[in-house]
Amino acid sequence: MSGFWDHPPVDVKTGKLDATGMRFGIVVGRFNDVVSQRLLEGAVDTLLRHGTRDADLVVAWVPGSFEIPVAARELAEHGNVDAVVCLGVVIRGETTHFDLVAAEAARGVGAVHAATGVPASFGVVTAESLQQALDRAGGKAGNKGADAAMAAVEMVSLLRAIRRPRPARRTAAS
Ligand code: INI
Repeated sequence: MSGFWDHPPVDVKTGKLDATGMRFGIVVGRFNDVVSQRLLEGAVDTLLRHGTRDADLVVAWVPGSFEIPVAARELAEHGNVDAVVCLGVVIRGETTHFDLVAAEAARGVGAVHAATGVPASFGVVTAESLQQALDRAGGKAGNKGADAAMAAVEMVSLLRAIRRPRPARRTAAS
């Protein structure tokens, strides 16, 4: 079906879900690692199935979600990676500072993204209970690690497409 977006003057950029030749850093919080290990497995499996090689993955474990941003920034700036996938698990029932940890993880990962220009995807599960967290880590609600990996692949591909020079437009004379 053709439509407005197919018209030649509209230069539509989209990312492809092909990770061939891409290098990724993955930062994963050890806190609640019965869940975060599953997020990691989902992310790695997704990246490999979309074309990344094992040799092009680097995994950094940090103590908890609060520490994710600093490792993500280091990878983005010095890790020779195209994107960073950030994984963690914050469960409300286990902490009174749930909101602080979750908010700092989100703010910090966003800041990495903004400061470095290297995509940093957010796969930190914030849940009310361990069961709800497990549901989002390969259970009935999918795997947020896999989702974050897909977002990273798409963003790397999109940024490459944006950087590619726009092809010269055909005119009636050419
Ligand atoms: N870190 C998490 O990733 N998830 C949590 O649920 C959590 N709780 O419950 O406290 C948590 N805390 C640790 C925090 O991320 C830091 O590692 C710690 O405060 C040391 O800086």
